[in-house]
Amino acid sequence: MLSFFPLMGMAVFLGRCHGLEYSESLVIPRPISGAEYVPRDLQSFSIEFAFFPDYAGNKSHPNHFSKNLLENFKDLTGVYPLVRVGGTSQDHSEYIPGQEENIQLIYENPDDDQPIQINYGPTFFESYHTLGPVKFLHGLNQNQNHSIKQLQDAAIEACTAIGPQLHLFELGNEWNFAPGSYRSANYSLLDYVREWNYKSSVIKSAVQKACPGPFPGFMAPSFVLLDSVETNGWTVQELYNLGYDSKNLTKEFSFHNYMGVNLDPTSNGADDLQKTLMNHTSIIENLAPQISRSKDLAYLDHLYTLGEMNSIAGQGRNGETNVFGDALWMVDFSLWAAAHNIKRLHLHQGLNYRYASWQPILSKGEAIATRPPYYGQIMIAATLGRAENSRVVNIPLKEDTEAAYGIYHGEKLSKIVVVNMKAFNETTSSGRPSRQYQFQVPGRQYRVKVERMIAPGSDSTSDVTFGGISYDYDLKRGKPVTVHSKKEIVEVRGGTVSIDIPDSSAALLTLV
Ligand SMILES: *[C@@H]1O[C@H](CO)[C@@H](O)[C@H](O)[C@H]1NC(C)=O
Ligand SMILES: *[C@@H]1O[C@H](CO)[C@@H](O)[C@H](O)[C@H]1NC(C)=O
Ligand SMILES: *[C@@H]1O[C@H](CO)[C@@H](O)[C@H](O)[C@H]1NC(C)=O
Ligand SMILES: *[C@@H]1O[C@H](CO)[C@@H](O)[C@H](O)[C@H]1NC(C)=O
Ligand SMILES: *[C@@H]1O[C@H](CO)[C@@H](O)[C@H](O)[C@H]1NC(C)=O
Ligand SMILES: CC(=O)N[C@H]1CO[C@H](CO)[C@@H](O)[C@@H]1O
Repeated sequence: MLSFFPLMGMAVFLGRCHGLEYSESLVIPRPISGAEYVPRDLQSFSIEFAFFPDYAGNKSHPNHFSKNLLENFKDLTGVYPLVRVGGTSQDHSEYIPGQEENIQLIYENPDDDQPIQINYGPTFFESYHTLGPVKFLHGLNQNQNHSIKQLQDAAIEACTAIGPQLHLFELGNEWNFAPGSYRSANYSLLDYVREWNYKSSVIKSAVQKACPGPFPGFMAPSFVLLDSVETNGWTVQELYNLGYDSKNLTKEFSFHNYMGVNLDPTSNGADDLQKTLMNHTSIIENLAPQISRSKDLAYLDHLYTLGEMNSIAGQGRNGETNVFGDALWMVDFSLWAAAHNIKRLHLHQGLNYRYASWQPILSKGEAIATRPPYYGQIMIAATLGRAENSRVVNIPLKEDTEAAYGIYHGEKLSKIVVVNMKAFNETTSSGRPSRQYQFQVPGRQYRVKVERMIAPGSDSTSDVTFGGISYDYDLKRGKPVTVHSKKEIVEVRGGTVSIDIPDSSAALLTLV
């Protein structure tokens, strides 16, 4: 066996001393019937409306760093991620045709995560032309209720200014919170259905006049229906029973998803990291309602996406969502979603957000940087690669702290992903334990290429690599830079491949 670790010569040795092994080699299941191909843009983005200019820049000051980070996905998969521009701030934003500045942000308290009022003018839309040929889902404000003309103007400006890069519209964000916030406490689901149906048809007529060609349609309903949040008893079954979207303007379902809610942004999330994020069981439990909803709604024949999602709601929590453990969560979460026909994951981003994949500009003392979650997304992009016939199957393991998946191209097993989510702190002075896995590999397969996602620990906020590559801002403004150049290849022996995975790391095995 020709196996070596580019970072940790020790790990092989320690793996044999203290590491755990499965006594039998694991059989990789075949794709289940009904498993659909995984789109290559599974890893997509959602950018908070208020902070889109910070991420994208504008005509005179394009943000090259963000552009590079998005291009890395194109280089791995052959397609760009889709970018939704929206979020809570979308329902607090007013389009002002005469405004010269691209955007004005009005804060209640300067330390707040989000402004309470956003005014944007025509030059806001320059930001849609700085990132390359990316397609956008553009958020319109449903809350604004004093002038239907303002909604029409905003939609017309969006379709003319974004042009062919406009994938879909979205009208309103998380309106299951509307009773008692955007509307009076007695605002009912039926009121919502009537308002959305009316406003969406107004948008459609305005856009069809101004922008000839087929109407792009909507992503909807953008509800966040989680056990952990108050949903006012609104259910999606009732929504459609009441005649929601009677004109069938929706093209893609969007439901929002978070693993939990951060009620105290100043608390340190280290203790919750293992319990909530680096936990395969918690991921399965979290996604179960989305998966069953996607089956219940299949009759409507729209793509099922998580149109806004990330690890912990409330912009994340330091020590939990800004560390490498979040990247390990990302890999397990994404592959479990992909294995269950969820078509896109729009990872939500905002300036200074504690779960952001990158910080696009210097702000509040936080330097421009690629953050650990980005590496989890990149590992998924590398796992899917350029194949258009990928299917993902879960390989059942015993512990909460581990996960493995097989990736098929058509009927052929082509890759294996293993995630060891046992916490290992970067300051731990004793050796890093590892766990050995053996997988049965069908056919006449001889060699397996290994690309590891690793960092000094699950609590690390920097020094992450995937396949020996860093995407740090400081190296080449987010372009890939090889920092560990040793290639790792393992040989298949007797139809079995054997691999050591250090705690708090993941590996992509490609059958070559
Ligand atoms: C473009 O961005 C720069 C830098 O953020 C800013 O100074 C300028 O005002 C922006 N241009 C417009 C038209 O808003
Ligand atoms: C809902 O509440 C508003 C005031 O908050 C009131 O004006 C309205 O009449 C109420 N509507 C119903 C149907 O009770
Ligand atoms: C609604 O539109 C979708 C395409 O977005 C289509 O597949 C579906 O058949 C339509 N449903 C009805 C009832 O027309
Ligand atoms: C993982 O999550 C499950 C389900 O929430 C929980 O029962 C279990 O205790 C968690 N495991 C760890 C190690 O915290
Ligand atoms: C890592 O450090 C955190 C506190 O920073 C602690 O709660 C946790 O138990 C440590 N984990 C390990 C595996 O040492
Ligand atoms: C001008 C405007 O958009 N008015 C709408 C405000 O909201 C109600 C529903 O609560 C609609 O019926 C109005 O058309």
